[in-house]
Amino acid sequence: MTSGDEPADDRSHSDHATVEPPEWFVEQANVSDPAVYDRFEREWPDCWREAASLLDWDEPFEGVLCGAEGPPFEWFPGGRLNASYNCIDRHLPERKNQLALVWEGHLGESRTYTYLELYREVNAFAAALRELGVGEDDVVTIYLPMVPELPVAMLACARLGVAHNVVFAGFSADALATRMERADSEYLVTCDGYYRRGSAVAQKNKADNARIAVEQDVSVVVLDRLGHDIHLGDDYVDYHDLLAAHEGAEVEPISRAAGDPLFRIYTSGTTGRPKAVTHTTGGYLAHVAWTSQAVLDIKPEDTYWCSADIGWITGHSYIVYGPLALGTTTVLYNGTPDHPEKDRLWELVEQYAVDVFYTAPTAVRAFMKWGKEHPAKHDLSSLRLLGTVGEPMDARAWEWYREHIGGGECPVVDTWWQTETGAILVSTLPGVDEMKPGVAGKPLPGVEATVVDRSGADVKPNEAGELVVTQPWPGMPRSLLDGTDWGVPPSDGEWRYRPEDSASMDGDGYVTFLGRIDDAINVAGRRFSTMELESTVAGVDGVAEAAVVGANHETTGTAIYAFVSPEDGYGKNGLRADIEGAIVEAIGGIARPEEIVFTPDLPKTRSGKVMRRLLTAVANDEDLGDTSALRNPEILGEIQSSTAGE
Ligand code: 6R9
Repeated sequence: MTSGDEPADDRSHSDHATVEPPEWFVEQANVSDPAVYDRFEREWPDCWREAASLLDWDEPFEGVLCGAEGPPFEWFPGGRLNASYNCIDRHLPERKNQLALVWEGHLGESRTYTYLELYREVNAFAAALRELGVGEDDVVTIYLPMVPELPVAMLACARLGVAHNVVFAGFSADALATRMERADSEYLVTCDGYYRRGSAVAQKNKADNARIAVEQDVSVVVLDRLGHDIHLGDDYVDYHDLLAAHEGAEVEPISRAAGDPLFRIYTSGTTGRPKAVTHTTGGYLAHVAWTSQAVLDIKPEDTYWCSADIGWITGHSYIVYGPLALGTTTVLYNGTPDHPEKDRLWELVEQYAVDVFYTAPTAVRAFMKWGKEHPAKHDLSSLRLLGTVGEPMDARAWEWYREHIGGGECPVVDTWWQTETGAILVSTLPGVDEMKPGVAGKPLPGVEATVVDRSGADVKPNEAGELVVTQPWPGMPRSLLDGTDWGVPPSDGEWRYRPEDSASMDGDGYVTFLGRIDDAINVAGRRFSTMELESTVAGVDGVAEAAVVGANHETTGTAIYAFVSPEDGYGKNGLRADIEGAIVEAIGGIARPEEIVFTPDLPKTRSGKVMRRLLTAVANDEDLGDTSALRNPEILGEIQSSTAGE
């Protein structure tokens, strides 16, 4: 193996500053006994009984895991349960009048649902779906923005034991059609339209086009959101008419086997073609409930807010299923963080006295860019814990988040997981572990993961390699359970799952994520981690956000291009010198960027991930290809003209 194949990143991460969780937090934390790690390891896989015991089972499971050596795996064999019952009915005796959902809609529009109100609406809608013909093995596609009817429809499907297939509301008609067709879904729940940044989006037109495009016949339920006189036509039914017709109906929750599908979802489209993932009723629900409790420290009396969209896995797991399984109050926000003003989120945290707030690093970097004066306008003292998910969280953003949102006090959990994993696999436990800003944390108790080189051997501490998960986990999807997909049996025959993320692990077992494995940049035979370059650039004062890609270069093969979005009030020239200086210092002159391109924003998918493929195309002056997954396509023109002008 030549030196060019070796990752260039072998710098020590063990010198990271550590932050102890404050005593007041530990005292009240759901999980605060450090012995949890040893106990889970000793008792694996039985330890996961603790997660399953957070749920009510119609039939107890006979074992925890079948097939520990390799697929097919079966979590909680023999167990039967219903997810809607677990998220609603079982809470009624104790808290029927407690809020289950708090919804904040477009400019001042808001609605709340107690657990009893949620029970009634879910039952009525489940009865309506059944009358429309929805039955076993059907897939109901839900194409709704962040409105309460979205979790209602999901839970109504779960009640009937029917899989839902939520498609992010911002997706195009084509994307919806592909996802419906691949799921062979004959039912669609959508709306006439909705408001985004003050203007109406015509949702039903997109749904109509998708309906025409798919081969199967589709029955459509339309929720009236805009109050326009909607023309319904054949096979379209009005959501409110359906509810009225089934008011007071009660639908017996259908008992499901632990491994039965709860829902389908597609992975976010940062790379390649979207992949369908099916999650299970028992294993998934147990895993999201346990991580909601142990990592997000959610308590029934909390008001909890995850600012993701339910259209992504984060919203499924940590807006709907995890929080509701624990009987807490979960906030749904149908809006953007800077509309009408840049303090919108903090206004809501204050108004609802939010206890736990979970968002994405890209959002934190935006807050940082807008300035600390926005959160400073509000009383955020109700916050107890902050979390992030979706991308590596650099130390500077971590510190800013803790300081300006968390009052310098709240623990911050950087949680690593994927659509495929269903629930969090790597994070600190906020009531147990010290935190290391810029480092995600350890594999959770009960999760076995390590960092390996190309040959599959463990790398040394702090050396970069690929993260592999070496034992099954309850939230694993069907294709991994039955071994039909990406369970990689390597030459030694041991099962492992490859998330395709590069990472390093320090001597304490803490994992630093370095990006997707295909994100490395090879300059003159040396490999640099995209994420390492990016976090160096993002660590420079005045840089709000940065993306780094490799572009073709005559002499070095590849050259580094840095796309930088500056904080307000910073000049390009000073920043350029500071960025170069930081890279030279952190990595060396060989990593000095060929180009530093300043832009007001980076091209992002609708789930907030930077689309590096497009930046690579810009850097190489190539055709941009399909940009339909972008939230802000207009930014590409601006970036192209600034690279051309360099
Ligand atoms: C939940 C979600 C998964 C990919 C994953 C990784 C990146 C997620 C991260 C993180 C570093 C974290 N990712 N959390 N990278 N630190 N805390 O985001 O699912 O949309 O499927 O994306 O996101 O690269 O492989 P999904």
